[in-house]
Amino acid sequence: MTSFSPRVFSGVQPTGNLHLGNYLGAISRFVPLQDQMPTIYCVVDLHAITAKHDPATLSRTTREVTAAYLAAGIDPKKAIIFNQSQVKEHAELAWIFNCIARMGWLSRMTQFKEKAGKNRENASVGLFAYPTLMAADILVYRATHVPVGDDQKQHMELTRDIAQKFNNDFAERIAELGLGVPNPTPSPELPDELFFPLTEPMIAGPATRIMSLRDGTKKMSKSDPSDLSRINLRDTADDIAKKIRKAKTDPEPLPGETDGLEDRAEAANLVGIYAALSGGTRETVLSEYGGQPFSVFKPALADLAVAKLAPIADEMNRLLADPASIDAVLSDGAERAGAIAEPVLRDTRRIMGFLEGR
Ligand code: AQP
Repeated sequence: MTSFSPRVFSGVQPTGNLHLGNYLGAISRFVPLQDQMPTIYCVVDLHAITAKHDPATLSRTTREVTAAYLAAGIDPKKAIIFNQSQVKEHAELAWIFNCIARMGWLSRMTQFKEKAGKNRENASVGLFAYPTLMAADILVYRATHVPVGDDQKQHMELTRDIAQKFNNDFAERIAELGLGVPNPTPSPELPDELFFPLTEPMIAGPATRIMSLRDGTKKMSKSDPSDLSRINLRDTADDIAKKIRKAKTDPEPLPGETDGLEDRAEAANLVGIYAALSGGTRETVLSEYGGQPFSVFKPALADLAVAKLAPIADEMNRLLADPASIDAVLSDGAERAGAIAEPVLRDTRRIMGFLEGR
């Protein structure tokens, strides 16, 4: 190989209600990429068991995320769609990465701190090691690009740190076995040949961090106890309109310029949502609605959200009525994903020095 071939990998956890943040920050951005380079979209069920889970719910939510991918426009003939646990190489590489990553690196992860909360002693080891599994998800395909929301920035940096340490620790062995790829961006911190790429996060656009509708300082999240805080992908038109109507705002009209959104977290959030749903920017939204009160802007946003999301919800509901077809998409995808991951793991095992005889 003369250089790493461009490849996209990303995933969503089947941990409950998919919401507008997951859609705008991730899933909707997956769709156009399938026409630009090879893409792999995973339902990360191994990540979903890092917190307490119910097995029957996990099967249901795994199908729901798959249905969301398909309903949003991901074509299983172009992109590979599968659930993580069907490709055992993810877990195997994650173990190797657990032995590469340092305790200090993982201890700094803000997502672990937030999710473990005060009861850190009682958090699962899997929750602590969540980012090494994420690094394995990406690097088992030697993926070069990962579209994600802003909340995943730190995990993406860790993925690069793991790749960098692996490439350095085993540089001689990689060269000896002839398994290296010329480093596309030579630097003093890295050998000339790499086994794993330094993957680029793709965090861009007006919707990299959609905030709660009830509190503009908290990200919209599946685990927020208030359903009014988020728009779920399968909400009815009435629910969407009600949640936007009740969204927290301030008494001022919208500003004409984006500078005027500073210190107005809730207003900035709604403008960002409008921009992302309409395919515009905050500037274009404010050029249309600057000076208008929320009593005008909110109904326009609700109409737009319903127009964009209702067809997705309808299609998800249609797909979910036939679980066998969804399962068939996942097993076909797992077959294709496994065919890419298997040789990468075989080479990784050789680099590590594991004997093979079976
Ligand atoms: N609020 C958000 N704005 C923009 N992007 C977001 N993402 C999540 N929330 C937002 C992006 O969605 C993708 C899949 O996320 P995930 O389900 O794998 O992980 P998550 O961050 O745990 O999702 P939640 O909804 O926030 O769940 P909880 O409540 O469990 O914390 C990722 O690309 C993520 O960036």
